[in-house]
Amino acid sequence: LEINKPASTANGSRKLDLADEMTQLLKYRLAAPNADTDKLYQSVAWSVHNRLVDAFDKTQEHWKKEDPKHVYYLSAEFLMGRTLTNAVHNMGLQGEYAQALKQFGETLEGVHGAETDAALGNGGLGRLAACFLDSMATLDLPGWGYGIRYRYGMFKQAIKDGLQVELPDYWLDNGNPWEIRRPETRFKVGFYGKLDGDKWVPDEEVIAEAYDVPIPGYGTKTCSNLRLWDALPLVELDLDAFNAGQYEKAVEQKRKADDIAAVLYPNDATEYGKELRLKQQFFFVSASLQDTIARYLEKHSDLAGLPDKACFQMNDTHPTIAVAELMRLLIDVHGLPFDKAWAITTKSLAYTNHTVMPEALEKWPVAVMQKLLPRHMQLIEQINDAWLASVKVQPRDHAASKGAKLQAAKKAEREAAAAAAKEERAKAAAAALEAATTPEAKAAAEAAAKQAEEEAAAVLKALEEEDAKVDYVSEVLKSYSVIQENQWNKGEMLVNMAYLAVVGSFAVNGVAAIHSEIIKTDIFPQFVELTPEKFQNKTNGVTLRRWLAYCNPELSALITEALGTDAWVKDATLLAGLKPFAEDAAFRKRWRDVKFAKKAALAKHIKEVTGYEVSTQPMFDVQVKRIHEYKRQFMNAISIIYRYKKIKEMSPEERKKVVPRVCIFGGKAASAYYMAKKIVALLVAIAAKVNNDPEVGDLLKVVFLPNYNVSEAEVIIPAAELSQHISTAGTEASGTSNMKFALNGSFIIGTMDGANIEIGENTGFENLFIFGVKAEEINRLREERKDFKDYDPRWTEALEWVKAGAFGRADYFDDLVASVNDMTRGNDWFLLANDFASYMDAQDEVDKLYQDQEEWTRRSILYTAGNGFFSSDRTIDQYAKEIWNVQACRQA
Ligand code: 26Y
Repeated sequence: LEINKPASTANGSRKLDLADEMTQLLKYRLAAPNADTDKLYQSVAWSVHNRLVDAFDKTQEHWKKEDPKHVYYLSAEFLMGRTLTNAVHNMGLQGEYAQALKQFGETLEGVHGAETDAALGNGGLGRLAACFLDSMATLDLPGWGYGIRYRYGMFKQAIKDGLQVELPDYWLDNGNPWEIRRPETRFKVGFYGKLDGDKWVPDEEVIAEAYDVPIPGYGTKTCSNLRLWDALPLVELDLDAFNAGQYEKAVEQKRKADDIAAVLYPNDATEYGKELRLKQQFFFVSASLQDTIARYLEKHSDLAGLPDKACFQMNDTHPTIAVAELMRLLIDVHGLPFDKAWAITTKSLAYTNHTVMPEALEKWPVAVMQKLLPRHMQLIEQINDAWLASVKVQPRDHAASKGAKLQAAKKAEREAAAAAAKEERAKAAAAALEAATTPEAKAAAEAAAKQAEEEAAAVLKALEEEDAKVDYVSEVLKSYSVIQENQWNKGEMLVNMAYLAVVGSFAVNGVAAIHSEIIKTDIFPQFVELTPEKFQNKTNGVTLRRWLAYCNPELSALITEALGTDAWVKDATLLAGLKPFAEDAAFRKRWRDVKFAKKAALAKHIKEVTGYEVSTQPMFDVQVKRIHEYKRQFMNAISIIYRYKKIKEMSPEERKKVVPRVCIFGGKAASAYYMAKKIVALLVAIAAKVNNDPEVGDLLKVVFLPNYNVSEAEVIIPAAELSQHISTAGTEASGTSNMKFALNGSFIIGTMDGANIEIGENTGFENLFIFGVKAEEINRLREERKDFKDYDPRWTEALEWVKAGAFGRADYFDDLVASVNDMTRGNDWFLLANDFASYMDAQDEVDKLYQDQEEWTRRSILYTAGNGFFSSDRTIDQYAKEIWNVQACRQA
């Protein structure tokens, strides 16, 4: 069978082939001749697997022959979701498989749900990696993903007694048809041990074994690869130990290896300081680098040419131990001198930053690094020394002149303070003198003034003496050092992984325009001074295949019909052609009908999962994303509480004017994130109260959909009419669901943050509901604010209601409420109270517009038409041209 044959060319024998193949698979592989939906899914999946392997082999063969430069996307997370629908459609085999399944009385949609969702990631960063793989393959770019084959992915979230509970994700239990085990591709990875001079003797070693996950491009023969590593012991069973009755010791190696690839750390943004996490990072980075070097050496002998054939993109700091590991491999294994190795390393590595939250910027204690990876710690020290030496001799004598400037600034600051103080004193002295009525009092006032003068001079002198001791050049150098003192725990030294990444990379990028500016001004300003050209922006994107074409086939069909082509699936700029249709009333009606159908599907899902019955008439208002204080689900919750309270207080006449809403939430809280768990509980409690209040009826419903993941998103996003992206300005690096919602015609209510800004530019800001303070005002506001009395009374009213126990668990919610309402117990770091009034105003605007369904639909169309820019094809094309220097390599 060949891939990419349009369905229309399928002939009878091809149909039979697939059905026959499925029958064989059912009989022999699955041993389940009487197939239920689950087994049918398995048989289709294994059949598609065969097609994928064909395409994979041809592509990899072709790339091997042509030997183009490859990009390797190193990522601790790949949030792939389900594969079947995506693979079948990408390969253009939907017609054939629909026919084949028909013979078993099934449909592709029918078996779709039987697949488990592959959740080897936390959230945005992991899903971005998955979208990027799809685009790389679609653009025929030679490139692989590299990561870890976690045995347990992201935990399953359930709600028990109103609280989040975490259950393990046994995603491999039914086998995985989407991977190919490669027992012949194995590398050793070492840990711990000691240094004998430069020579590292690890005292723990494991085997990394490859699993390949074929990644089919859309509308191309190209099928790329995601290579995931499993960890195996060198010796599974120590028979000697076993025979001696030491059963624990007999399997000790296996247990240690098992731990490495066991679980994905379910935290985004906190709790990275675990040694096992560093072990995981090193494990997959080492295996991936060994693997690529081995492949390079099959064709080339001089490693100096590696940067012409390989670029490693580091997805956040998680794989940045690659800087030291590539150095180690080049020096210790391949015998290169330090300088040559450094030249190769810094031409091969690039780094993407995904967050400015300080708690998510990894810093490993030197002691941990030293213990787990002594040779790497030694290399990091050498790298740092060489780096700081180079900073010292930068053109224009950078450190010295910056030091002198710093010193002069300090001096000016001191003198200005002294002058101001002097003036104060002079005023006070004059006042005292004037007030003095007796000669004694006058003399006393004069003496006091003189003494104050002398004391001030002494203070200034002491400051100057202190200052003379400061070595400003070394202060400047400290700001560049990869190894720094822990500011919260003096004496402890830390390796700043983001700095290591910047020093070791030839390109550093942020993920949306505003974010890329913030990393330049706030996170790496000193590095920008030296190498401004290193710093770039690559605004994120999402694959239109999964996030429009396949999750919303109804809207896709309408778009294709309007544009007269389905070429937009591969060239998203064509979506702009929809703009004129916004003015066409008949088209608008059909657009609304599609939205309605998707709302009905979601309503059905809500009923199945939560038991809540929601009408499809109200506005579907959605906030789905990881639960985090900076994302401000709590602010949304408080606005809903206020809305609810007002509805209850209204007369029947007033209630008629309310614009009904179904408010839908989804998202996981990291298991140890105290406040986030309370936010989940509050959302669940609001739902329970509001949905059972007969006074409110369909005017307001609230739903918390448990276990938000890729598959849930595929049902939720197409049904949304309004979606919320309301992070405190300057905190959300980009956001990517905002793009998915926009492409599916959902309005955005949001702050001037992350990619919201660029979505505004593309859609027209008049079509978004923007509110809240700007990023540049945040610091000032945080400093200025004194208490909560001055804020919107609606904020206090709703919070007081929670405090009074209107939603139960008053004690449990106490800390949450205090975190945004009490200067002594929390300080509302993310400025919810501050933004609340303008948020409520924006919500009023939403309600107003929703009442004009023609205008609402017109603008909804403009969202889809305007946001083709956010296709990950565009993003990847920019990476390929502006960072990777990788060209398409397509089979004829
Ligand atoms: C260090 C460890 C605890 C850690 C683990 C996961 C730190 C961070 C993360 C995940 C970060 C993440 O998902 N960041 C998101 O990346 C998206 C893709 O660029 C952005 O759209 C989103 O704004 C950002 O929060």
